[in-house]
Amino acid sequence: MALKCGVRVFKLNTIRQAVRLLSTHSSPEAVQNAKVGDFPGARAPYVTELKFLSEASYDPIPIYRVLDHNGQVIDGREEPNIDKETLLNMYKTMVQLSQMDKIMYESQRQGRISFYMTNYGEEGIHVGSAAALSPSDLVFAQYREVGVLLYRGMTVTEIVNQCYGNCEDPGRGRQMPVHYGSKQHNIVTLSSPLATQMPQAVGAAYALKRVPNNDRCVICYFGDGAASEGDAHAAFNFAATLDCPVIMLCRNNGYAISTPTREQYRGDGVGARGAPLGLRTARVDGTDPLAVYRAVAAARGRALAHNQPVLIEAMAYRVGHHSTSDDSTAYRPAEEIHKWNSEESPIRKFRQYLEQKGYWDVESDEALFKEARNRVVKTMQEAEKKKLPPWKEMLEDVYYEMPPRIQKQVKQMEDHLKNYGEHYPLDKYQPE
Ligand SMILES: Cc1ncc(C[n+]2csc(CCOP(=O)(O)OP(=O)(O)O)c2C)c(N)n1
Repeated sequence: MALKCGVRVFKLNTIRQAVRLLSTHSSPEAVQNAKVGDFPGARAPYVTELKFLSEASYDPIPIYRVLDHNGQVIDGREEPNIDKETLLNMYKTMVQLSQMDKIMYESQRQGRISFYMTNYGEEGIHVGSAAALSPSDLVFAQYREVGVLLYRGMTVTEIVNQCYGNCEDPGRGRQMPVHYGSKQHNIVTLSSPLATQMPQAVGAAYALKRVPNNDRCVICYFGDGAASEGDAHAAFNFAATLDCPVIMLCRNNGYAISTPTREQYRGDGVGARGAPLGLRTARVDGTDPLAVYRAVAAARGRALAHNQPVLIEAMAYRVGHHSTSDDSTAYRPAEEIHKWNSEESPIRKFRQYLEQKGYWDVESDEALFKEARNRVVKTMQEAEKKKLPPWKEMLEDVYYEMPPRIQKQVKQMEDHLKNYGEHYPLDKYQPE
């Protein structure tokens, strides 16, 4: 269907679109008779009726899903063609993640590590997206995406070593727990100032685009809270205007610590910012790993075939507290948490899906949970026994050559430890 408007013909796919265009902007007669304004900043029909658009001028972006609340495929044509091994790997990663979260969270409570963040309720976003990517695609994460790291092949041992900051932590204990990264697995080390990873990811995608025969895209994970930072807008805009092969994946879990989304933004969520800026945009049910998989696989195809940036808003719920520094019952009702943890549990839904396919059963499930738990406990005990990196390393690796003022600090610390070393647990550190 085409709508003639002055000299311009608007191509409209559906009657609904036509009706919306007319009702949003002006009466049909006004549009029919309008001439087109051709400004450098916009090309659009002139009208003689002033109308301010509001969030109600647009329909909400629909939430794409494949599975229903009971893990049943709703429309068989939408079920992705994923082999059994991959499906089981996705499920096992989700379970491993949930068990790691449980034990590491408790370990912080026992004073064994300083900080931790759980991923409960968002496991489906992690494995659904990770399974749809190539291992060579570059990952820029926020912090609540550990399932992506596990799926990529980072081991529980590597993750636990980072949280313990021991001598096997690649960051050598200089960062807080949960600041993971892996060159081997193409995961850029996380940094906690919110949204810093967003323009960086777009820049990396732009660099990849310039590589001849590029076959890698970038995926950038961020929360709804990070999307409230100015850097998010800069990232979206550069991604669109520079045609970058990047997937911007928003985990909209309803909260930025204690600030609920209703206080963070007006309008139709984070997804509503995509299309107007020039990003292909879709909204999916983030508690459904298959929906996330399909969206990311399609986005990857677009990114690589056409250097088309894509925004995916994955809707979920942050079931756990924001971090070990938070008590979420202070700002949200316990019933709300319970509802999302039971009715919309991604792990339960995905297990039911696998059971219906005949790929999984109760006995295997019990064994898997036990094995996943034991792996974390054993790894944690080993991590605790490992020495901490030599203390001097905390002052190294920032400058290629250590500047005199830092050399002075090293000397002061050496002298201090010579005199007062018995007051420090120096036996816990590796010798220099
Ligand atoms: C620039 C900046 N401002 C504030 C903070 C403190 N902070 C850490 S996490 C967080 C909430 C982020 O929420 P969201 O992006 O939705 O991710 P979620 O924790 O819900 O997964 C805030 C405000 C920060 N780290 N960086």
